[in-house]
Amino acid sequence: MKTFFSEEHRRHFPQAELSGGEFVTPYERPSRVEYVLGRLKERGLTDIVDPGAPDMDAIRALCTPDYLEFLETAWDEWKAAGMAGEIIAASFPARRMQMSRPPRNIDGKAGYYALASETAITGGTWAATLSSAASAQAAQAHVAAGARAAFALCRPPGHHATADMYGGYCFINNAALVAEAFRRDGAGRVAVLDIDFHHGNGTQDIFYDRGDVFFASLHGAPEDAFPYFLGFADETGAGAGEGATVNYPMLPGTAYGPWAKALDDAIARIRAFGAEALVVSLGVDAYKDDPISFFKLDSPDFMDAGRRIGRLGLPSVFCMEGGYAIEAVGINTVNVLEGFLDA
Ligand code: 6XA
Ligand code: ZN
Repeated sequence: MKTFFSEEHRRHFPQAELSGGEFVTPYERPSRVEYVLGRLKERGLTDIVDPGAPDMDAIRALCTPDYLEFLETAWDEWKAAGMAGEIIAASFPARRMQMSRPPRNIDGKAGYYALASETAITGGTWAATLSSAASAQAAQAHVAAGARAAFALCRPPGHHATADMYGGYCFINNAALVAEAFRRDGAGRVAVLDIDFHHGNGTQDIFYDRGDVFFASLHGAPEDAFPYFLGFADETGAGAGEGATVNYPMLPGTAYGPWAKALDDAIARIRAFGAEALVVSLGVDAYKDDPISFFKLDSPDFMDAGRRIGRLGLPSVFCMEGGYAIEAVGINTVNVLEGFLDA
């Protein structure tokens, strides 16, 4: 399996994340991918290629024009306004406030386009975000050209990003780019399977009313876990998309047994849906020692999960999402890929 990866990811490395009322070094940091690359090489998965430039037309088709302009210009505006630190959103449109009037002021704009405040924007964020999207797009093109599967080692991740919001370390929804590209390349129906510990609110939002893209997510229950405000079991899609969203919220302490049962159910639904291509939002923060999550999966479980996914027999693109137990991120991620290849 080929890996698509860009060194440009390094350009996104905020110094601070607001966590537990403190500024900490962001959990989502460049070294995460070093562990994945190291493990890929250890296991002989050495076909690692640079994706080249992103397909901007596809990115423009996914995101709103004003949101993309914000991402591209935010840092310059922030500096021009005389702000000393990194861009951290602090004011949000909340209940009964205006939801559709982006402010002129850059501090206000950040709050308008953010869904949470842990995710800082810096001078290199836009370039890194585009390189991450490019990896996803190149992986999809490789599979559309006939490969069975490809791994997009995306950083920053994507599954929390909507067409017009960033947060949860995400700016552009890489998995959604892949799903849309499969559709454009002729797949009638596509499935996105999100096994990251956190609900893929962005992906769900993008496809919620679509009958052609199925979305399934296994995640910490919203009552207990970020992003808190989406990912309930009774969210099943709308309009033409009714029945094409399925959520498996699970409680603190959930171990592999019940998690795998949810996975099997999601896989059965993807099969019944008639998907012709699969996108996997591959987060490994369901791991037992992840510092910001609460499931209890162990490293061999990730290989078993990969095997179950592989048995679907679909052309598949894996997009890297979360996972913060630094040393284990490489092992767990590559375990999913090896399980898949072994299915
Ligand atoms: C913010 C937690 C963000 C989690 C991001 C993540 N307190 N998403 O891993 O998959
Ligand atoms: Zn996550």
